[in-house]
Amino acid sequence: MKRLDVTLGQDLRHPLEEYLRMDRIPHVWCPGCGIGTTLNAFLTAVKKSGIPRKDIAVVSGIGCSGRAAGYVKLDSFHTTHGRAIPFATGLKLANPKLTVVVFAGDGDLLAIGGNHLIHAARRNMDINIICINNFNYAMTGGQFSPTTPEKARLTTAPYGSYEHPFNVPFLVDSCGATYVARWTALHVRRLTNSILEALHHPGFSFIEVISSCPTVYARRNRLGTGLDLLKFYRDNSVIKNGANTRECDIRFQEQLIVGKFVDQEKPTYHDTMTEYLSQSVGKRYVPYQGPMQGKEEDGN
Ligand SMILES: Cc1ncc(C[n+]2csc(CCOP(=O)(O)OP(=O)(O)O)c2C)c(N)n1
Ligand code: SF4
Repeated sequence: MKRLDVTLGQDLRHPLEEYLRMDRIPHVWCPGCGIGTTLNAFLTAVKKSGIPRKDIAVVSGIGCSGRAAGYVKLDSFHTTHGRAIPFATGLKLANPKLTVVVFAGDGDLLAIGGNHLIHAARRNMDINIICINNFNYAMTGGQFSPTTPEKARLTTAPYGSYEHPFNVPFLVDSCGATYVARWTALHVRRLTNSILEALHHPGFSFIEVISSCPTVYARRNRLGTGLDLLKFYRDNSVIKNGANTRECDIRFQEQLIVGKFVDQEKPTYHDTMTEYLSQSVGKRYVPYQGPMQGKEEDGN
C-alpha cells in the first residue's frame, strides 16, 4: 500500500491501520452499508479507550455483520450463527481480565441466539454487545427477522411482515442489562462515545445500531440508497437519553428514539460468583484471575 502521496505530501495510511487487517481490505460490505461505519466507531472507541490490543477480544457470529471479526487486528473469533454470546461468555470466564466484545446481527443475536442473549443479560455477564440491526437477515438474501418492523417487505414477507418485532432495548433492559443504548449508523460520534463507555462499563452492555442495508432491506422496501437512509435517520431520530425503554418500539418508517437508556451499576456475574463462593467455601476459594494467574489453595 502506498504510504505517502509524494505530490501532496499527504499521509495515506488509514487512521485505524493499527487496528485493521489491511491485507483484507477492501471489505465485502456494500456501498452505503452501516456495518463499516459501526466498525469504524468501534475501533475508534478501542483506540481511545487505551485498552491494550492484547486485552481485547472480538467475537462475531455469521452474516454480513459477522464479517467484522475478520477485519480487526485483535484476537477475534468468527463463530457459528447465534453462538457468539456463549463463546464470549466462555472467553470471559476463562480470562476475566479480557474485554470481550460481541459484534453480530439482529438475526444472530435475537433469533437463533435469542436464548443466549437473555441469559447473558440476566447474569450481568461482563461482555459488550454491538448489535447491527438492519431489520433483516441480509447475507442470506433478506428474510424477515425478529426486529423487522410490521409492514416492511422482505423475501419471506412479500406482502409485508405482520409479526410484532422486538423492542430490543426493552428486551435487554428487562432481562437485566446494565448498559443499554441505541444509535443509528448516522450518529457516529455518539455511537463511538457509547461504545467507549460500554468498554469501561462493568457488566452486560448492549448497543443497538440501526444500520443501513441499501442492497436488501432498502431495495425491497423502495427506500432508496444508503445516503437516503442516512437522511431518514437524520430527519426522524429523536435523542432521548434516559428514555423509558418501553417507549422504544420501532414502527416502519416512523420516528426513531435513540440515546443512552440505561447505565447502572450492579455486581457482575464474576463478582457475584466470587463473593458467593468465598462465603460458601471460605479461605479455600481463590478467585480465578485468568491463565497462569489463578491458584487454588489446598489443591482444590
Ligand atoms: C446454524 C446456522 N443457521 C443458518 C445459517 C445461515 N445464515 C447465514 S447468515 C444468516 C443470516 C444473518 O442475519 P443477521 O444475523 O441478521 O446478519 P446480517 O447478515 O443481516 O448482518 C443465516 C440465517 C448459518 N450459517 N448457520
Ligand atoms: S447486504 Fe445489506 S447488510 Fe449486507 S453488506 Fe450489503 S448493505 Fe450491508
